[in-house]
Amino acid sequence: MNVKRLIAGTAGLAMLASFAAAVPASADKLEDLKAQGFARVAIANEPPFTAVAADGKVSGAAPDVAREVFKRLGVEDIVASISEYGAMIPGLQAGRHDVVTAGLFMKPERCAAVAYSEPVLCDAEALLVKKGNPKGFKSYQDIANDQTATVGAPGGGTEEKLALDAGVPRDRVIVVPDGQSGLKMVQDGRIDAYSLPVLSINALVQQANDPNLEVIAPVEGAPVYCDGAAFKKGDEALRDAFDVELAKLKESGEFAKLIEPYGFSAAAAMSTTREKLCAAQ
Ligand code: 6CS
Repeated sequence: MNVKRLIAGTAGLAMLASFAAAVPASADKLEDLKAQGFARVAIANEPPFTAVAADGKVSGAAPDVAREVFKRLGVEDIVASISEYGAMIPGLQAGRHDVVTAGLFMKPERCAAVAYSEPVLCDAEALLVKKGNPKGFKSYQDIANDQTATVGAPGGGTEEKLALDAGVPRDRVIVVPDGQSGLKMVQDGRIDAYSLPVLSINALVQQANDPNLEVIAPVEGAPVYCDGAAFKKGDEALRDAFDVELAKLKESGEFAKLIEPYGFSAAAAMSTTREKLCAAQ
């Protein structure tokens, strides 16, 4: 899918959206998507989970898996829109997206709000800090224990909640809109740490090529999370159809070929289940 159609075609998108809106919603969401010709996916543009290139092309492990699964279901393409993590589930519930394919990690409270597929992308958490880790952070607890320390994280994201749950006061957990902003805020000393999953932080550091940065990974005490494609409650039939094709991709080795070039482990996703990941910890 080329996001040029998405970016350049605001009008085009309105036309597509109106067409999508024109397609009568039926009990069979998959038939609706086939008629629509595409699935509207929410992404964050956080490589390697999701990425939008300068030319508008959407890639990243989550959209690549979703594109392949939907193609096998007879849905030709995906059309992506960028969303903050905290807005993805409300957007899905409001019908702005057909599915979230963004590395939205499975956690009990999210599992209660959406219909997740089986696991797709797993990762631990990381902290981006100045070289030498001057405040000696190893965990979110360490940040909480340092009365002056601040940590940046995506709004409504997992790292924000982990920091708050570890006792970092609200005014020391800074909502950061995207990876580049988080990187710059650490470089400029405006935050003491920026937290994202390990592969996302590594991608930022690799691109920045700044010797004055250091990655603390994994964050001690933080779980390894896995995402799934997140469907609206009520679209379980579509979710189940997605799972059938996802299982075939896993079985055939094609799943590994899709995600491992991005640094993800197919074995990690195949070693767990939605049931285990959604169970209250
Ligand atoms: O699921 C989440 O909330 C987290 N997932 C990713 C891929 N990045 C940050 C976000 O907080």
